[in-house]
Amino acid sequence: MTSPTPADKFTFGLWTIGYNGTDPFGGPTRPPMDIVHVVTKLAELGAYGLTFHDDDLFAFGSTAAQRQSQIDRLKGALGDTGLKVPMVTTNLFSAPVFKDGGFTSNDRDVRRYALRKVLRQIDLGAELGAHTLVMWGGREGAEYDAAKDIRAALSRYREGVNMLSQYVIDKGYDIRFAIEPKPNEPRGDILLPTLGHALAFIETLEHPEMVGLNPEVGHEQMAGLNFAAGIAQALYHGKLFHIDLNGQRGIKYDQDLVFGHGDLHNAFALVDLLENGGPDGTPAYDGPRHFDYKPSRTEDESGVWDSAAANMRTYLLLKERAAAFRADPEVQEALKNARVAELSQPTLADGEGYAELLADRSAFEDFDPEPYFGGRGFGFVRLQQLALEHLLGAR
Ligand code: ASC
Ligand code: MN
Ligand code: MN
Ligand code: MN
Repeated sequence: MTSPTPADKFTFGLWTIGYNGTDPFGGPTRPPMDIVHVVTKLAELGAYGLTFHDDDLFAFGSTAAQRQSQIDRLKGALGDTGLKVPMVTTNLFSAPVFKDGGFTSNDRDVRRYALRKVLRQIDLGAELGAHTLVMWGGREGAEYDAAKDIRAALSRYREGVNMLSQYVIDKGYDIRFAIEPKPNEPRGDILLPTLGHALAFIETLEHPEMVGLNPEVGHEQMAGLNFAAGIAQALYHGKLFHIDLNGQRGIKYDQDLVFGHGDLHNAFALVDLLENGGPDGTPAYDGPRHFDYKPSRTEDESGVWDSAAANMRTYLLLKERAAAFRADPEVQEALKNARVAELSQPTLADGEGYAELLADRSAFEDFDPEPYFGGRGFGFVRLQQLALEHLLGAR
């Protein structure tokens, strides 16, 4: 069960295993990797698919012939291995032209160029059978308050997404958009910094049904937020269109560690939610389990593939542990004692409104809050310890 197969729907960004180790303090520690080699290795490891930014496959500024040659080589490798491309995304952050952003650069020519670059990547995504276009606006932001009119920037963001949605509709593509929030880095402050900001923004769009979220574990944790809880809210809104799995240890730079190598408890809660949080314990999410991590620059190529395999193995181990947690009679008893299911019962009776509630003396006049002092507790700590013991394989 802990050996991945394509049925597990594990996918990797080309920029993840292709990361050459460059960081703000040092250059590459690994040579570039060829696309055919990447696809072949991922298929061998049991992955389902590959995702990429345009610039990951063909360097920024490639000629049309260079671009086509890389696309053809990718297609050949996909055909040979059966690997899929369920998602594509556009690099609007690396090239100097995007130093003040893409959709929201103060420079209008840059904004028009950015939109053209995305349209081109949408066409390629559709050609390769992708159903999701991720928008990570890493450079959409500012360092200085007077330098960016945030309300105008959000209007330009909306204008761009509206136009792109119309393009997908008119072309008849089966593609949806997924916005990926991040609070900061590379900009001092990034627009749509958290899931909540993005959810509110989506409701201002012309086609909100076409736009959802691509939450990344580390990005929410950089804002000090509980990722599993954020995913639950994304599911509540029907907006979990895609997901970026990785690891992060606290509020600091974006670490992009292997999934589970950060907050393991929250990773357990996340896998439990994704795999068992649907109706009657079915999966709550059936899209790709996409890893957006960076193999540390200390690693050689074998370390890169070890880390790729580690992401998948950790996910499957957590899935196994979460199933054991749910099946344990003691856990079921603790859940009952904690009255977790009681929260699904509506607070008001069928057809009841404020008038009936006001007339119900047992709800207030005759209700006695006193026994709650020193009275029966919820046993949440015991439940958490049971989770921890399952996580450790101690039960
Ligand atoms: C993405 C995405 C990110 C960034 C980052 C690039 O498309 O999801 O988090 O780009 O991985 O380094
Ligand atoms: Mn990240
Ligand atoms: Mn990401
Ligand atoms: Mn990333």
